[in-house]
Amino acid sequence: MRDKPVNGYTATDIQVLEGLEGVRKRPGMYIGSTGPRGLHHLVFEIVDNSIDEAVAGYCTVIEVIIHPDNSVTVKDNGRGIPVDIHPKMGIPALEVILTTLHSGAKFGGSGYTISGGLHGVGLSVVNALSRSLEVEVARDGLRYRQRYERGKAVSGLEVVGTSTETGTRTTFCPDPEIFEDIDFSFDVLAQRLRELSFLNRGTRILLVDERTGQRVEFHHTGGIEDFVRYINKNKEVLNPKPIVFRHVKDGAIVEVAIQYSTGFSETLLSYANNIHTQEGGTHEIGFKNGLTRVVNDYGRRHGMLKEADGNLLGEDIREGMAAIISVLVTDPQFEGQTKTKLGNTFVRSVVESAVYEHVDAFLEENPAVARRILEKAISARRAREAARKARELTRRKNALESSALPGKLADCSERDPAKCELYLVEGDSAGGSAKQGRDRAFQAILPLRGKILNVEKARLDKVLSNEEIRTLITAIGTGIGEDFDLGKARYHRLVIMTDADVDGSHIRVLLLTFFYRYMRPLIEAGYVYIAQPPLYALKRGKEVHYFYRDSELESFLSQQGTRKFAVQRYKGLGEMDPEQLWETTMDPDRRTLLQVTVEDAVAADAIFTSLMGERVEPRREFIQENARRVTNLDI
Ligand code: 0RA
Repeated sequence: MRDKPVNGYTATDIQVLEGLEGVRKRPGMYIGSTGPRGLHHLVFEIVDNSIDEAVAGYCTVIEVIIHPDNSVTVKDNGRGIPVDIHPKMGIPALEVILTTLHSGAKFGGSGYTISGGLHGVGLSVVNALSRSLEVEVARDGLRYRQRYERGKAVSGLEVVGTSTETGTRTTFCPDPEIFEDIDFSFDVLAQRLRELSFLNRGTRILLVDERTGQRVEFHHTGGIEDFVRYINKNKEVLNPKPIVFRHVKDGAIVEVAIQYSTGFSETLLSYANNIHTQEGGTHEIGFKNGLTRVVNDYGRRHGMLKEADGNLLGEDIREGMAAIISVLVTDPQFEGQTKTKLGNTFVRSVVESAVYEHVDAFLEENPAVARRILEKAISARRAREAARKARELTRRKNALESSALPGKLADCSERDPAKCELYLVEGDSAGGSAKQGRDRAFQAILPLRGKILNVEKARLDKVLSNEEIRTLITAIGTGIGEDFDLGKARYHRLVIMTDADVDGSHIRVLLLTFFYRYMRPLIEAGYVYIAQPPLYALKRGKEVHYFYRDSELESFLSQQGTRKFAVQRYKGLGEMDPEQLWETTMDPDRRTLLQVTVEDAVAADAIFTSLMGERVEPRREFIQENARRVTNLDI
């Protein structure tokens, strides 16, 4: 459209409005959804423009303010959106940018524009989806302002004062006709802004929530080096100084930071033009190839891998590794289901050879760290092979003893798995109450002893040799890991029922981590639940009230005045008799179950990892935070 000669303002205006009407008719096409994701995307869209200014070297501070009415201001000290008359459109450039689809990219192509895929759809999309939007620009000594409603200008571009600075301030209110809910989440905004501050070293990003008075500032002069340190902050690290490099080749800029911890999980975060490439892509593949090759070559050259040994696998080498890969390319190709997979093929070899070269130099210069990394990878390989042998052993054993169910399991009589529930109950005494209180037609009970958590300092694969866990695997029936088969699940509901104390949450975290690592499809299928036993009972004569949260008890008591109730605080499931357990926690008509999502399991996995570390501090923090996490699962 911009390339065609346009006769005057009116013709342009009509085309423009048709374009933005399209955005309002099909918002999903432009911002993915009209739910919370799409809503927050509006803010990120504007922030991306400010980040472009930072990348180009003109902007140092970005401020995001959530106002009490859920309008949002994004302010930066960049060059300011140009206000001169656009030669082809005959209207101010600012108005073109705010009312023309796909005009988000900067004119003249100032190098790396950050956006691609669903991202970078431009300020005009935000404008179209806002009930009101006001832009203020400081440029060339003047301050300019223009207002819009639902994408249409309701004022001209006015000069409203003078200014010695430059920058852009945009305030918009999402249109309630478009969005299901216009409530912004501080945490969602904070998470992405923190990430952007790591990826764009030195940029100061402030987030202010006027609804609550909360405010944070993100400012990381160390860039992605600070990012890996942040990821490992609760862990004991193998290389206190991360391996960091920046490499420019064939028009691509590659930045990498790597830091190893004594933990066992792998955290690999990759970005292309500041977009989190959740589905990976060529930069991730290049990184993995380069790292696997260089560590194996180093190990051979220094005699740590013997000639008879096979090569270490990538997964062995990445155990306990946190790494950030950030690439900037001029023409990013985003592929995949969610357009978060980088497709540019040349990036693979650029990253692979850069990783090889820089990590090689690091290992040669730091032989002590190199030795620790190699030893860790070698022991990861040993563990992997041991786990495989253990799996094969159980597979053979299962074939022999076929379908012998564990003695501790009190099974139900129903045979249709879709109707069956398995309660995983902490402790033999609560297990006993549950057995008596249950509906044996469809509810099975498996008591678990608390001791299963005494593996904190071991790898999760040690958990597999634990008898309680093996019993659990047999009871569920699906097998684990590569042998997992959802179709063999003997129950479509697995309900974790533990005490509301620290031991209870330990067991819950362990079970969720175990399901997440070895039986993930079970979580994805929505089969895993957490029971909600009451925290208090209030009794007076025959009258009993149960309370599941402190706040419920408080509000009940405040309404009851001085009438006397006996308060019982349940410290454990064992304090309830079978009848009570049924009424409050197991009866499908009266209980509440929390369904576990993959996100919950990821959180549990992260907690488990920090629990296993050698350092005491994070464990203490974990235990203190734990009460809160339990309620956080309730989303
Ligand atoms: C187009 C061209 C230039 C800057 C911008 C847009 C710009 C947009 C936004 C949105 C929020 N903050 C922004 N800051 C800048 C280049 C301006 C020039 O060449 O002077």
